[in-house]
Amino acid sequence: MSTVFRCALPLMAAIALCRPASAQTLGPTSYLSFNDGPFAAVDFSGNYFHLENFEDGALNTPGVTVNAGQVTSPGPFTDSVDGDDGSVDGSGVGGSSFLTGGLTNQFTFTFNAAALGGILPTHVGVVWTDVGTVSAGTTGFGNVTFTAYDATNILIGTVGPTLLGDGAANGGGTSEDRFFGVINSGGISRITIQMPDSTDWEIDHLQYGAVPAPGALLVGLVGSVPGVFALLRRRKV
Ligand SMILES: [Ca+2]
Ligand SMILES: [Ca+2]
Ligand SMILES: [Ca+2]
Repeated sequence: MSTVFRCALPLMAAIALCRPASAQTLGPTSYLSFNDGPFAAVDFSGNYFHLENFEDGALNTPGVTVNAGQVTSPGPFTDSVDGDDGSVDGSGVGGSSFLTGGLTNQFTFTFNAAALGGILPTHVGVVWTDVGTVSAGTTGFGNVTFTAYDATNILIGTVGPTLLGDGAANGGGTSEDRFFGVINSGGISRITIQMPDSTDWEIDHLQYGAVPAPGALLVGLVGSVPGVFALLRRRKV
Protein backbone atom coordinates (compact mmCIF):
# COMPACT_ATOMS: atom_id res chain seq x y z
CA MET A 1 0.00 0.00 0.00
CA SER A 2 1.15 3.52 -0.71
CA THR A 3 -0.28 6.89 0.26
CA VAL A 4 -0.39 9.87 -2.08
CA PHE A 5 -1.40 13.36 -0.97
CA ARG A 6 -3.05 15.27 -3.73
CA CYS A 7 -5.22 18.33 -4.07
CA ALA A 8 -6.56 20.44 -6.91
CA LEU A 9 -7.99 23.28 -4.81
CA PRO A 10 -6.56 26.58 -3.45
CA LEU A 11 -5.21 26.49 0.09
CA MET A 12 -8.34 27.60 1.97
CA ALA A 13 -10.53 25.03 0.31
CA ALA A 14 -7.78 22.43 0.56
CA ILE A 15 -7.74 22.71 4.33
CA ALA A 16 -11.43 21.97 4.47
CA LEU A 17 -11.81 19.39 1.75
CA CYS A 18 -8.61 17.59 0.80
CA ARG A 19 -7.62 14.32 2.33
CA PRO A 20 -4.95 11.76 1.54
CA ALA A 21 -5.89 9.43 -1.31
CA SER A 22 -4.87 5.94 -0.31
CA ALA A 23 -3.98 3.35 -2.95
CA GLN A 24 -4.22 -0.36 -2.21
CA THR A 25 -2.96 -3.07 -4.57
CA LEU A 26 -4.66 -6.48 -4.75
CA GLY A 27 -3.47 -9.93 -5.80
CA PRO A 28 -2.29 -12.01 -7.38
CA THR A 29 -5.16 -14.28 -6.28
CA SER A 30 -6.75 -17.36 -7.82
CA TYR A 31 -9.74 -16.55 -10.05
CA LEU A 32 -12.11 -19.00 -11.75
CA SER A 33 -15.19 -16.76 -11.96
CA PHE A 34 -16.18 -13.19 -11.11
CA ASN A 35 -17.25 -14.14 -7.61
CA ASP A 36 -13.65 -15.14 -6.80
CA GLY A 37 -12.53 -11.52 -7.23
CA PRO A 38 -12.53 -8.87 -4.51
CA PHE A 39 -14.94 -6.55 -6.35
CA ALA A 40 -17.84 -9.01 -6.16
CA ALA A 41 -18.39 -7.83 -2.59
CA VAL A 42 -18.17 -4.07 -3.33
CA ASP A 43 -21.33 -1.96 -3.54
CA PHE A 44 -21.04 0.15 -6.71
CA SER A 45 -24.68 1.25 -6.68
CA GLY A 46 -25.11 4.93 -7.41
CA ASN A 47 -21.90 5.00 -9.46
CA TYR A 48 -20.84 2.46 -12.09
CA PHE A 49 -19.18 -0.90 -12.58
CA HIS A 50 -18.19 -2.59 -15.86
CA LEU A 51 -16.94 -6.14 -16.47
CA GLU A 52 -15.36 -6.89 -19.87
CA ASN A 53 -15.27 -10.67 -20.34
CA PHE A 54 -14.75 -10.50 -24.16
CA GLU A 55 -17.53 -13.04 -24.72
CA ASP A 56 -19.15 -10.83 -27.38
CA GLY A 57 -15.89 -10.76 -29.36
CA ALA A 58 -14.93 -7.17 -28.59
CA LEU A 59 -13.44 -4.82 -26.03
CA ASN A 60 -16.41 -2.47 -25.89
CA THR A 61 -17.25 -1.56 -22.31
CA PRO A 62 -17.42 2.24 -21.99
CA GLY A 63 -14.61 4.62 -21.15
CA VAL A 64 -11.58 2.40 -21.75
CA THR A 65 -9.04 1.93 -24.55
CA VAL A 66 -6.08 -0.42 -24.96
CA ASN A 67 -2.71 0.06 -26.68
CA ALA A 68 -2.66 -3.26 -28.58
CA GLY A 69 -3.99 -6.81 -28.69
CA GLN A 70 -6.95 -8.75 -30.03
CA VAL A 71 -9.90 -10.78 -28.80
CA THR A 72 -9.47 -14.52 -29.33
CA SER A 73 -12.49 -16.79 -29.80
CA PRO A 74 -13.11 -20.19 -28.19
CA GLY A 75 -10.56 -22.80 -29.28
CA PRO A 76 -7.73 -25.06 -28.12
CA PHE A 77 -5.29 -22.16 -27.64
CA THR A 78 -7.77 -19.81 -25.96
CA ASP A 79 -7.64 -19.31 -22.20
CA SER A 80 -10.72 -17.54 -20.92
CA VAL A 81 -11.70 -17.19 -17.29
CA ASP A 82 -13.05 -20.63 -16.46
CA GLY A 83 -16.65 -19.75 -15.66
CA ASP A 84 -17.29 -17.78 -18.88
CA ASP A 85 -18.30 -20.96 -20.76
CA GLY A 86 -20.96 -21.66 -18.16
CA SER A 87 -19.01 -24.24 -16.20
CA VAL A 88 -16.16 -23.97 -13.67
CA ASP A 89 -14.53 -27.20 -14.77
CA GLY A 90 -10.81 -26.49 -15.00
CA SER A 91 -11.00 -25.43 -18.65
CA GLY A 92 -11.12 -22.02 -20.30
CA VAL A 93 -11.07 -23.10 -23.95
CA GLY A 94 -14.83 -22.57 -24.30
CA GLY A 95 -14.70 -18.84 -23.67
CA SER A 96 -13.03 -15.78 -25.20
CA SER A 97 -10.06 -13.79 -23.93
CA PHE A 98 -7.74 -10.94 -24.97
CA LEU A 99 -4.44 -11.93 -26.59
CA THR A 100 -1.15 -10.13 -27.19
CA GLY A 101 -0.95 -11.94 -30.54
CA GLY A 102 2.77 -11.38 -31.05
CA LEU A 103 2.17 -7.63 -31.12
CA THR A 104 3.13 -6.47 -27.62
CA ASN A 105 4.57 -7.59 -24.30
CA GLN A 106 2.31 -5.30 -22.28
CA PHE A 107 -1.26 -4.05 -22.19
CA THR A 108 -2.06 -0.51 -21.11
CA PHE A 109 -5.72 0.14 -20.34
CA THR A 110 -6.47 3.88 -20.22
CA PHE A 111 -9.68 5.27 -18.71
CA ASN A 112 -11.59 8.28 -20.02
CA ALA A 113 -13.41 10.13 -17.23
CA ALA A 114 -15.65 12.03 -19.68
CA ALA A 115 -17.06 8.75 -20.96
CA LEU A 116 -17.64 7.56 -17.38
CA GLY A 117 -19.88 10.32 -16.06
CA GLY A 118 -16.90 12.55 -15.23
CA ILE A 119 -15.50 10.14 -12.63
CA LEU A 120 -12.43 7.95 -13.10
CA PRO A 121 -12.68 4.42 -11.73
CA THR A 122 -11.58 3.92 -8.12
CA HIS A 123 -11.43 0.12 -8.46
CA VAL A 124 -9.66 -1.61 -11.39
CA GLY A 125 -8.72 -5.24 -11.90
CA VAL A 126 -7.69 -7.68 -14.61
CA VAL A 127 -7.12 -11.45 -14.74
CA TRP A 128 -3.97 -12.96 -16.24
CA THR A 129 -4.91 -16.32 -17.79
CA ASP A 130 -2.08 -17.80 -19.86
CA VAL A 131 1.38 -17.60 -21.42
CA GLY A 132 2.62 -19.66 -24.36
CA THR A 133 6.04 -19.05 -25.88
CA VAL A 134 8.59 -17.11 -23.83
CA SER A 135 11.59 -15.62 -25.62
CA ALA A 136 14.10 -16.96 -23.13
CA GLY A 137 13.45 -20.43 -24.58
CA THR A 138 10.97 -21.59 -22.00
CA THR A 139 7.28 -22.25 -22.58
CA GLY A 140 4.33 -21.80 -20.31
CA PHE A 141 5.99 -19.80 -17.50
CA GLY A 142 6.87 -16.12 -17.21
CA ASN A 143 7.03 -13.08 -14.97
CA VAL A 144 3.95 -10.85 -14.74
CA THR A 145 3.94 -7.28 -13.40
CA PHE A 146 0.89 -5.06 -12.80
CA THR A 147 1.07 -1.28 -12.33
CA ALA A 148 -1.50 1.46 -11.69
CA TYR A 149 -1.49 5.26 -12.09
CA ASP A 150 -3.62 7.95 -10.45
CA ALA A 151 -5.58 10.79 -12.05
CA THR A 152 -2.37 12.79 -12.57
CA ASN A 153 -0.51 9.81 -14.07
CA ILE A 154 1.61 9.21 -10.96
CA LEU A 155 2.51 5.58 -10.24
CA ILE A 156 0.47 4.48 -7.22
CA GLY A 157 1.04 0.75 -7.11
CA THR A 158 3.02 -2.20 -8.49
CA VAL A 159 2.39 -5.92 -8.05
CA GLY A 160 5.14 -8.30 -9.10
CA PRO A 161 7.08 -9.41 -10.96
CA THR A 162 5.39 -12.71 -10.12
CA LEU A 163 6.25 -15.97 -11.90
CA LEU A 164 3.04 -17.47 -13.31
CA GLY A 165 2.16 -20.34 -15.62
CA ASP A 166 1.46 -24.05 -15.86
CA GLY A 167 4.16 -25.03 -18.34
CA ALA A 168 1.65 -25.86 -21.06
CA ALA A 169 1.97 -24.39 -24.55
CA ASN A 170 -1.71 -24.79 -25.32
CA GLY A 171 -4.43 -22.84 -23.58
CA GLY A 172 -7.23 -23.73 -21.29
CA GLY A 173 -5.81 -24.61 -17.88
CA THR A 174 -7.32 -22.36 -15.25
CA SER A 175 -5.60 -23.21 -11.96
CA GLU A 176 -2.81 -20.75 -12.88
CA ASP A 177 -5.19 -17.80 -13.51
CA ARG A 178 -4.63 -14.79 -11.24
CA PHE A 179 -6.44 -11.54 -10.45
CA PHE A 180 -4.44 -8.28 -10.13
CA GLY A 181 -6.07 -5.05 -9.01
CA VAL A 182 -5.90 -1.67 -7.37
CA ILE A 183 -8.18 0.59 -5.32
CA ASN A 184 -7.58 4.35 -5.17
CA SER A 185 -10.25 6.70 -3.85
CA GLY A 186 -8.85 9.60 -5.87
CA GLY A 187 -9.24 7.79 -9.21
CA ILE A 188 -7.19 5.57 -11.55
CA SER A 189 -6.28 6.85 -15.03
CA ARG A 190 -4.60 3.72 -16.37
CA ILE A 191 -3.21 0.30 -15.53
CA THR A 192 -0.62 -1.88 -17.21
CA ILE A 193 -0.02 -5.61 -17.12
CA GLN A 194 3.19 -6.84 -18.71
CA MET A 195 5.39 -9.85 -19.39
CA PRO A 196 8.75 -8.47 -20.57
CA ASP A 197 9.86 -11.83 -22.03
CA SER A 198 6.77 -12.76 -24.05
CA THR A 199 4.38 -11.50 -26.71
CA ASP A 200 2.22 -14.64 -26.44
CA TRP A 201 -0.11 -14.42 -23.47
CA GLU A 202 -3.69 -13.60 -22.48
CA ILE A 203 -5.83 -11.70 -20.02
CA ASP A 204 -9.56 -11.65 -19.31
CA HIS A 205 -12.15 -9.99 -17.03
CA LEU A 206 -11.01 -6.39 -17.19
CA GLN A 207 -13.18 -4.77 -14.52
CA TYR A 208 -13.56 -1.23 -13.24
CA GLY A 209 -15.95 0.76 -11.12
CA ALA A 210 -16.25 3.91 -9.06
CA VAL A 211 -16.86 4.45 -5.38
CA PRO A 212 -15.37 7.93 -4.99
CA ALA A 213 -14.56 9.40 -1.60
CA PRO A 214 -16.84 12.34 -0.72
CA GLY A 215 -13.98 14.83 -1.12
CA ALA A 216 -13.04 13.43 -4.54
CA LEU A 217 -16.64 13.75 -5.67
CA LEU A 218 -16.78 17.40 -4.66
CA VAL A 219 -13.59 18.19 -6.56
CA GLY A 220 -14.73 16.32 -9.64
CA LEU A 221 -18.25 17.67 -9.80
CA VAL A 222 -17.81 21.25 -8.68
CA GLY A 223 -14.21 22.20 -9.46
CA SER A 224 -14.32 25.70 -7.99
CA VAL A 225 -14.27 27.22 -4.50
CA PRO A 226 -17.55 29.22 -4.87
CA GLY A 227 -19.18 26.11 -6.28
CA VAL A 228 -17.98 24.01 -3.37
CA PHE A 229 -19.45 26.38 -0.81
CA ALA A 230 -22.67 26.64 -2.79
CA LEU A 231 -22.96 22.86 -2.73
CA LEU A 232 -22.18 22.72 0.98
CA ARG A 233 -24.90 25.33 1.67
CA ARG A 234 -27.42 23.29 -0.30
CA ARG A 235 -26.51 20.13 1.62
CA LYS A 236 -27.36 21.87 4.94
CA VAL A 237 -30.94 22.64 3.89
CA1 LIG B 1 -14.92 -23.62 -18.06
CA1 LIG C 1 -13.78 -14.53 -21.24
CA1 LIG D 1 -4.79 -20.44 -17.75
